[in-house]
Amino acid sequence: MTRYNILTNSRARQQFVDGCLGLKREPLNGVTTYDYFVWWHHRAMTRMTPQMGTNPFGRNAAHGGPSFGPWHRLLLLVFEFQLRRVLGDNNFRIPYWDWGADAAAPLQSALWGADVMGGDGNPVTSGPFSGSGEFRVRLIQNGSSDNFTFVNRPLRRDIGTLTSRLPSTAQIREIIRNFAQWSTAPWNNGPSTGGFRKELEIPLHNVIHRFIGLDMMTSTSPNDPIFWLHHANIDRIWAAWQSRYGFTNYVPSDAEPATLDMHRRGDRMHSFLNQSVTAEMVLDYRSYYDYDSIADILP
Ligand SMILES: [Cu+2]
Repeated sequence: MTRYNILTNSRARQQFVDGCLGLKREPLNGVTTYDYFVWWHHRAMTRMTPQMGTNPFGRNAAHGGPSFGPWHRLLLLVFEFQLRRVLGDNNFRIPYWDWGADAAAPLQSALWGADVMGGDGNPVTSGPFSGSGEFRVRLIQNGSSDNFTFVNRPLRRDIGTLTSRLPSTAQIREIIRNFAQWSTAPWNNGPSTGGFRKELEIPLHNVIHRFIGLDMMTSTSPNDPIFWLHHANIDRIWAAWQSRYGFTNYVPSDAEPATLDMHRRGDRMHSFLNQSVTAEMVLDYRSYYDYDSIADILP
């Protein structure tokens, strides 16, 4: 089953919108099914690995370390399963936003159309998730703590203000070409860590969060459905890298010290479900989904 480009597959686009709205319509313990994924991302991001003091670059259970790739892959797999359930379509897979293709004219992307994700605004006023519709933000981060503030408000974006640029397809190809290792010690976002993971996360992934701004700039960024399209594309770039360097290519191994808990190959990754999923278990994604194209981003 295939993850499609959202701008070239109108059926995937409509199903994605319907699925997100469907999960927002399901009450669950005072919020909705959709909001549980916001909850999970926030909790993973505020779980420091290890505790601050011995963690100078703020590595957490989902970012700033090797499990950035596999943890977000797991998050998307579980969200995708929920979308399939609410849509009643076992063949549905999350579409991706190929932002590299929009780098020449980011503000002109068809993604901002009222028939796709809607556009800019505080609040967002166009599209299926606009403030005049039924889509409401319910949980936002409370400072840097692992607590939430409960709200009931529209989505907020400030597109192109913090940065007006998107990374280009040429930049993606260059990074895939130049970084053959997944990561190197000391496995964080500091200057002495090398490898593809840090390049995937900082100059590629982080820029898109900044480009959209406001709700996308926080640990509760899955509040904006664009989060899923963005991360499907991050996963696609990792998939392209894997097709070149190997589908089981991942470090650190389980021989590394316990300070790397939640990032080693066989560690249980952070989850709000009663599940034990390791990085190793999600490395080869090909039995779950494929992408309609990875050749366009390969060097
Ligand atoms: Cu994240």
